[in-house]
Amino acid sequence: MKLILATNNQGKVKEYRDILTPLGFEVLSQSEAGIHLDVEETGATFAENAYLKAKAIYDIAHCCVLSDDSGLQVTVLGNEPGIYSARYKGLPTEHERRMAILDGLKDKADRSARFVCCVCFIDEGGKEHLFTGIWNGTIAEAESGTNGFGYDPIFVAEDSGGHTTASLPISFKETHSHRAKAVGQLMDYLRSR
Ligand code: ITT
Repeated sequence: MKLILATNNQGKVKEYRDILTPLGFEVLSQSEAGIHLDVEETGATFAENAYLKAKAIYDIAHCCVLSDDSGLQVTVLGNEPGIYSARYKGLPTEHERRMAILDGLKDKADRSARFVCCVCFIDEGGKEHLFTGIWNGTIAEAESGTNGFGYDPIFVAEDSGGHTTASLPISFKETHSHRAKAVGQLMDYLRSR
């Protein structure tokens, strides 16, 4: 089945390709599909933004589309950065955004956090299906590791043995992450239809 990934984030493109290609999908990135669009994320929730991104691409391509709105929620920061994870505090680089989280947690005892991933799949007929995956963990004291993207160098998943996600093999994230969990639900749905 041909599937367009409605994202401009190359980290997501790589992860979805690795997860979905072995399952038999012909995965095209937005640019491979010849679509150059940066959809404004005006929704108030991950689900709303995921739908906005998928619908915009479906309206152009009229084939199966998958989008992902995701982010990091840090408990003592009032669950920020949340839906603003890609542009937290208006900081331009991933490193600066990670440092802002570490600064915000100085002297805080509670370092609990979670990654949330909301996947929106629009099928051949234009109907949307939403799936949410959550990955609980804590925020490390400092950055470590180079795998993955975004907040991976500071996120220590509860099932990671104390390592940041960026320090572990990519295969670990592919099977355990918020994204893997949301895609697992999508697969269950696709098998059942
Ligand atoms: P698209 O909207 O084009 O998909 P984006 O990067 O703007 O790309 P989001 O609005 O969903 O995507 O923001 C997601 C941000 O959350 C992402 O840029 C990272 O900073 C963070 N994030 C999400 N999933 C992550 C993961 O698996 N590992 C590390 N950081 C992640």
